[in-house]
Amino acid sequence: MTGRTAATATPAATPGDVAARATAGFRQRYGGQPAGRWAAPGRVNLIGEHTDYNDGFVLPFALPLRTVVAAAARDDERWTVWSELSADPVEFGPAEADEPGQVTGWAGYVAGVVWTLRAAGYAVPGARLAVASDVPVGSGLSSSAAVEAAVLAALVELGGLDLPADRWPRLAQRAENDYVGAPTGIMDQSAVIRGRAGHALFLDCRTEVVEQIPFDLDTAGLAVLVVDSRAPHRHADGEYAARRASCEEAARVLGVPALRDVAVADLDAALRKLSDGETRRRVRHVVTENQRVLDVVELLRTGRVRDTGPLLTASHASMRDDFEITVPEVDTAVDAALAAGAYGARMTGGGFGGCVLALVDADRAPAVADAVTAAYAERGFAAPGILTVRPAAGAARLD
Ligand code: GAF
Repeated sequence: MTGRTAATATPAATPGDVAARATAGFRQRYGGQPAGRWAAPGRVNLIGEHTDYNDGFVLPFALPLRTVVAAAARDDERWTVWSELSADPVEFGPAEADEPGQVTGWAGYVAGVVWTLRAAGYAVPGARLAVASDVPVGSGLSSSAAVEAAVLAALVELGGLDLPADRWPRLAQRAENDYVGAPTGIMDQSAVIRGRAGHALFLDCRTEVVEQIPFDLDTAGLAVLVVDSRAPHRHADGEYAARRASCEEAARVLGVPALRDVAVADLDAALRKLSDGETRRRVRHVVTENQRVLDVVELLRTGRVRDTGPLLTASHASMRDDFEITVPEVDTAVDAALAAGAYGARMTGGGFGGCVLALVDADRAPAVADAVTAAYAERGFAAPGILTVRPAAGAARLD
C-alpha cells in the first residue's frame, strides 16, 4: 500500500491501474490478449549508499509502486516494445540486441535484457511487450531496474528458460552496465527482484547472500515518508562514475580487493596511507556506511526500529560531507523532516537529487510532510512529491 500524505495533491494510483494500462496498451498496439503480465517494483534504500560496488552491505526494500509488462511471444526473433512513456513502439532484432548501445533511451533497458540473456547462452523468445509504470522516472527509485526485472521475468517465462530468480539480479545488472553503459552496482536489481513484503533486504554484495529482515512499520506505529526532492540530476552519471573510480583507486592503494575489506577499527590506519583529502573522505564514507548498515540490521533484528533513526541521519551527514553527493533540495528535506520530529532522515539512492526518506511516527506523517513542503516553499524550490510507503514484494507474474 502506498498513501499520499495531506501535503500532496495527486491521488496515488491503485496497484490495479498500472496492470490495466499495460494490458490496454498491449491490446491497442498489437491486438489480442497478452499471454501474461509481469510486475516489478521500484525501491528505496533504507541504508547503505555507494557500498554495493565496494562489495559491501545494503538494506533496500521494494516499493508498492510497480512497473508492469504485458507480453506475448512471437514466432520470429524480433522484439517489439511499447511504453506509455512514448508514442511509438520500438522494434529490434538480434543485430541491435547483440551490439551494446544500439538501442537507446528507455527501450535500451529492454534490449539490454535480451542482450544479457543471449550473452549468457539462453534462447530468448521473440516477444511483443507493453510497459506501464507507476515508478517515477528520474527520481532515484530505480525505474530502470523495475523495467529490467519485469522484462526479464516475462522473457524467462515466455521462453521456458531454466533460470532461477536468484541469478536474475546479476544478469539485469549486466544489462545496465554493459548494454546501457551505466556503471551501477547490484543493489537496485536485487531489491526489485528479491524484495519481500514487510521486509528489508539485507544483501552482502560480495557473496550475494541475502537475509530478509522484518521491517513491520505498522506494528511499530511508524511510517516511512519518501520525499521526491524534484532536484534535477545535475551531472549525476559522471559524478557517480567518478565516485566509483575513486573508491576503486583507494582500494588499490590500500592493497585490498575492495573497500569492504577495510573494517571501521582499521579506518584511521587506512586513512593515513592515503595522500589526498578527497579520497580520504570517500573512503571514510564507505567504511562507516558499511558499519551503519550492520548496526541498523542488528537494531531491526531486536525490534528497535525507532533507534535506527540516528544512524539514518548519520548516513546522510556522511553522504553530504564526505561523499559529497547531496544537493540543497535533499539537505533541506532532511533538515525539515528532522526538525518536525522524524527519528531519522537521509537521501536514498545514487545522489545529486532523487529522494529522501524519513522515519516518522505514523500519526506525525502529515505534519512532517507539511513541514518539508513549507521549507521548500521558503527556499523557493519546486514543491516536493511525498509518499508514505511500506516494503512490498519483488518481481512476480501477476496472472
Ligand atoms: C544507484 C546505483 F544503481 C546502485 O547500484 C547504488 O550504487 C546506488 O546508486 C547508491 O547506493 O542507485
